[in-house]
Amino acid sequence: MVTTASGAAAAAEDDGADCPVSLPGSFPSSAKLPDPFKKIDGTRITSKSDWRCRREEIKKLAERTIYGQKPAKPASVTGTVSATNITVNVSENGRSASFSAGVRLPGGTGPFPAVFVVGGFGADTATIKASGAAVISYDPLAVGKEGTPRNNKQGAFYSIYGSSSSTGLLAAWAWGVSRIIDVIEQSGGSVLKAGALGVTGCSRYGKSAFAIGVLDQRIALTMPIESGTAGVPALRSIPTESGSQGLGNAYGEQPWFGDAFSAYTGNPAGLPVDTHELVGMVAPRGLFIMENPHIDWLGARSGSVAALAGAEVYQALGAGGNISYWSDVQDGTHCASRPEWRTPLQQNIQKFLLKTGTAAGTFRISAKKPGNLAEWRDWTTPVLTDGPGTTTTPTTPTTPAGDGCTAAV
Ligand code: MCU
Repeated sequence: MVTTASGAAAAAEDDGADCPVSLPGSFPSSAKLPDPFKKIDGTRITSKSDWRCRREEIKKLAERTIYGQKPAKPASVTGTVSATNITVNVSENGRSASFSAGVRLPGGTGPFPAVFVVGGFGADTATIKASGAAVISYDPLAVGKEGTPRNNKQGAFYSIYGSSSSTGLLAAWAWGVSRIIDVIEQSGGSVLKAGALGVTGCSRYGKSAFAIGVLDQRIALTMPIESGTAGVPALRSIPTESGSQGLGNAYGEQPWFGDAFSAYTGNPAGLPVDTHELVGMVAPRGLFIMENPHIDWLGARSGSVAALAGAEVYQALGAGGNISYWSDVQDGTHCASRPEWRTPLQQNIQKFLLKTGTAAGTFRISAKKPGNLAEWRDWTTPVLTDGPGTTTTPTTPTTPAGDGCTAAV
C-alpha cells in the first residue's frame, strides 16, 4: 500500500488492479467538481487504506470517459538498457512492435535515478542531470503518431491494439513509458534504478507527463509543465476561463483524448471525474505542477483549480507536503527556460528520486490566474483513519472485510 507520507513509488503499475469496480451505465451530472472521496456506490471512504480501491474506481472512470483504456503489461516485453539507450520489444496476440529511448547519465557512479523527458523541448535537462538524475529521452510520436484521423491511428501502440483503437494518444504514450519501465525493471538495475523514476515534459508533452504519472504508480515524481487542456486544468473550469483552449478544440486538434471524450466536449458536467481526481491518483507520490499564467490558451486558472482540489486528496492521505504548484513566473514565453523552477525542481528530485531531501511542497499561484476552490466544490475533506475502513463494498456482499480494498497502510 502506498498511502504513506513518504510518497514512495509503488512496486506495481496499478496497485489497485485487483479491486472490484463495476461502472454504471450512466453517470449523474454535476456542475461542480465530483467528490474524490465518494465511491461509485454513494458512500464515502473513511480510511487511508480505502483510497487504494477508490483510486481504481477513478482510474476506470477516467479511462472510460477521458483517456480510453490503457492496457496492462502485454504477454511479452523484452529489451535492453545501456548507458546510452533503452530498447523495447513488445508482443501480444501475435502482433509485435519495437521502440527505443535515449539515455544520458549524470556525473558520478550509478545506478542512477532517472527522469523521462517527453518530447524534445521545455524541460530543464541541465538541472535534472546536475541534480544527479539521468535523462531518458522519450519520443512519444513513435508510440502514437499525431496528425492521424481517429479511425486510423498509427505508432507502436496502435500496431499492437489496432488503428481503430478508441484509446487516445495520451494513454498510448503512457503505455509506452510503462513498457520502458518494465524493461528497466527486468534489466537488473546496474544502470538505472527502477524505484526512482520521474517524468516531465512541456505543453502537449506536459499533458503526456501528467498522464504518464497518473497511469503508472511506479513513477515516483510527476512534473507536467504548461500542460493546458487535456493536461492538468479542470475540465469543468476550462469553458469558464476566457481565452483557454476549449474542450472541443483540443479534442479535434489531435487524438490526445480518447474517442469517448467526444460525448463530453460540450457537457463537462456530465463527466463522472475531473482532473483534480487525476491529481489525486498521483497521491501520495511526488507531483510538481508548473504553469504559465501569461498565455490565456494554457488555462492556468483551471490548472490551479485542479491542483487545489487534488491537494485535498494529498492532505487526506497525510501527504500534503508532496504536491507543489507554481505559476508565479516572469517570462511569458511558452515552454521557456525559467529560473524560478530550478530550485524546486532540484528539491523535488532530491526528495522523491535521490531520497536525500525533505523539502515540503509549495503552492505559488500567480495573482494573474488564481483559482477559487470554494467556487468549485460542494464537498469537504474527510479526516481519514489509519486503519482499515469501516464500510464494505455492497456490490460484493459475500466478500468478508479485508477483501483487498482494506489492506493495511
Ligand atoms: C499546451 O499544449 C498545446 C496546445 O494544447 C495546442 O493547442 C497547441 O497547438 O500546442 C500546444 C503545444 O504543444 O505547444 C508546443
